[in-house]
Amino acid sequence: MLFRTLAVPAAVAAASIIPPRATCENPTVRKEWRSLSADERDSYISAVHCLAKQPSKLGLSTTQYDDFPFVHNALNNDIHFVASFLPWHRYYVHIYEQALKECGYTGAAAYWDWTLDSDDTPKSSIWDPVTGVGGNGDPNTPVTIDGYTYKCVSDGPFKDLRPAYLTDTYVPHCLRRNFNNGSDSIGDMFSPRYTPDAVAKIHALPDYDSFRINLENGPHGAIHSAVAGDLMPATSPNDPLFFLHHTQIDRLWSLWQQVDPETRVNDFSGFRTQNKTGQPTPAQATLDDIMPMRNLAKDIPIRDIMSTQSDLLCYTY
Ligand SMILES: [Cu+2]
Repeated sequence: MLFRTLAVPAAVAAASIIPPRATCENPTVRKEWRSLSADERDSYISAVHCLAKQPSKLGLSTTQYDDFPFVHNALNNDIHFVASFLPWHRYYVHIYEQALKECGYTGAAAYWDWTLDSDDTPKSSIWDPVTGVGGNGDPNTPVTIDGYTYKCVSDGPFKDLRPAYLTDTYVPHCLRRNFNNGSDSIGDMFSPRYTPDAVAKIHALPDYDSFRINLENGPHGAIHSAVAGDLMPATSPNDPLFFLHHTQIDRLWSLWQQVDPETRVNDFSGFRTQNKTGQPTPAQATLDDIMPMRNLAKDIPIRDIMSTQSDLLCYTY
């Protein structure tokens, strides 16, 4: 009987075996942190704490949470101030999003749109202890590491995290933030570099290389420097805010690609390696360059990450 049921005409059988065209039909929508529901936020936060309890997937003695800053630190000079800055971090955020999902998170990666806060960043609701990510480091709970004094985050959902690494050295410590404007004062937290106008100017740039350089050196760097503490060094993924920040960077790249998707989904150029003084002209990056992931995930070519609406990624903003 079973054979009879399956005895369909050859043409029909063939059609049912061929999978539908490889496309992303229902992309997930990544949202701004403050437009997540309370349940979505709780789910995200629980998953972050879950990662901090899972064993390392890299064979380290630390947790899966620490795998991310560990790898980012190890690759620091290969993935910043080079063409692959945007694709590498797009893949990295995706890997983190997958890890959160394995830890029970039911939503998509979320972003912090700092342009919304640039009129008064230090007072932004993103720092709210309940609806945000907690605030600045607390001057009343200083901690000394290697002779330097740091301020620990003492409120919000991430205050009890104990990131394990500074560079590749095991130094468990509190989550640190040290808001500033490039001096000892908090000031405007470099907000002129990420106002809606400043970002619109970058969005208007016509080619990938200028877009990447201005986005990386402008708003991207400004936020890392302004929040400081753990968000500043090569282990900056120690602060969960890193991923909200880099999802926003990815969003801006995606919005830029959407202006002319057919061209810009293949627009990729610039130096492959950092342009150190005295070197001959460094090699130009190509779409076939492989992104190193140090076993955090499979190494794949840049070409595979250029579109957010592929089978691999399948998301939109
Ligand atoms: Cu980075």
